[in-house]
Amino acid sequence: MHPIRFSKWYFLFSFIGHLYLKRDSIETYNFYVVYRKMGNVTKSELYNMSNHQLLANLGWQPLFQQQLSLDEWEECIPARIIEQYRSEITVSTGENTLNLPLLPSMPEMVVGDWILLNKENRFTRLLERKTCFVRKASGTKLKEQLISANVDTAFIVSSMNDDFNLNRIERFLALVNEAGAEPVILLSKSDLAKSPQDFIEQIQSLHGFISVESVNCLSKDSLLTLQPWLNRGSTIAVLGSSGVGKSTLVNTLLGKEQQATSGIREADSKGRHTTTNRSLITLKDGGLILDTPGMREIQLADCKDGIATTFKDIEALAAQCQFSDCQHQTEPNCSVQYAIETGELEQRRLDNYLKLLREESRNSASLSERRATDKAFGKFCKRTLEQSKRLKGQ
Ligand SMILES: Nc1nc2c(ncn2[C@@H]2O[C@H](COP(=O)(O)OP(=O)(O)OP(=O)(O)O)[C@@H](O)[C@H]2O)c(=O)[nH]1
Ligand SMILES: [Mg+2]
Ligand SMILES: [Zn+2]
Repeated sequence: MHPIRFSKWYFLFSFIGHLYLKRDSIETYNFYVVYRKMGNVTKSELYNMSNHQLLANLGWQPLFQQQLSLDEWEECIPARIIEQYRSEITVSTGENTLNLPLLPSMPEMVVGDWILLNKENRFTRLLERKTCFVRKASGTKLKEQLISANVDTAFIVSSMNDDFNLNRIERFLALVNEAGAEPVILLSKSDLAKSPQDFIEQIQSLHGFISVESVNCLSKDSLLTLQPWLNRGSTIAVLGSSGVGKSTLVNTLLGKEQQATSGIREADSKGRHTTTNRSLITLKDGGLILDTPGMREIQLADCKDGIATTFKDIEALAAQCQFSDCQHQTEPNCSVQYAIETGELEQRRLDNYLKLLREESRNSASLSERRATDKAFGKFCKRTLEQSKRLKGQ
């Protein structure tokens, strides 16, 4: 086609397309231009194409799409939970953002979850998750607490100061590995650390290949190393104790002070629990980042695989112990103890591994006991209700 004629048609169809659809989304408009050039796509297909692009930017993946029936694909609107409060959630459809009240009839949901809305924007159902971070609720509560859902990568942030703690990092690694997300250790406050390399080496001394980056959360240039994880549509959760710089990192990536931050306590380098709710924020250059409140306590439950992945080295050694139920303490021919003696394995790492295993099995046992009690109580209520209905009917 002649270049001048092409641009005339292009302009004309683009203009008609804009009037015809009367949609303000630029993506829809652009798709319409493509559509006119392709010539045989229907308006509804066209809308789906554009909407699909917006959803993809919001983290929509084939795994979620596959869960929709044809009817649901026609009738329902997928939406992602981007913020969560005590009695309501904020969801985004890619085009719109809306608040929904949390009702007792709804399943337990968390930021990052995908849900379906009907045409009246009412909750229809929760889609199955790709990944989910869970911990036992803090304190004495016998309950699992969801931290976030459908996360691809977790930035485990730890500052290079007195608050740095390998045991805590291993705890986070177990949680992230259990969920099947990719962990990346971010060592923050590189501008204040005397010797960042020492901290990096401590992480590298943990088993296997672990991605580790030393960053200054206040500097955009320093965060350029994170680009490989910030792809369009990928979801990154920022986890770590209070005061390590999670919200500062989010603000620097965003290029504005959206999340509140505050200084740490001088005496012990601990934070002030500034962030109190979780929010999933779309970055301009791609990726969605989830700021989370600093976690005081990450009690592991239902996390056996996550611990096994995090401590693969110890599990491999344990497989060579003489006794299959070896506790790696004083048993003869214990490969784990042998590795400690030769310096191949650090005593701290073994102690943490055993501690996490004990904690995990204690928490998982009490949670499953609680589930069984709840189930029995549920059955009892159902039976009583049925009996009283029967009596009334007589
Ligand atoms: N110098 C320096 N200061 C930092 C860095 N990262 C964070 N800070 C400072 O550390 C303090 C705590 O940062 P926040 O971003 O509020 O920490 P947070 O992890 O979000 O804390 P919570 O919301 O309480 O969980 C703030 O004063 C930040 O300015 C860094 O890399 N370098
Ligand atoms: Mg914060
Ligand atoms: Zn052993």
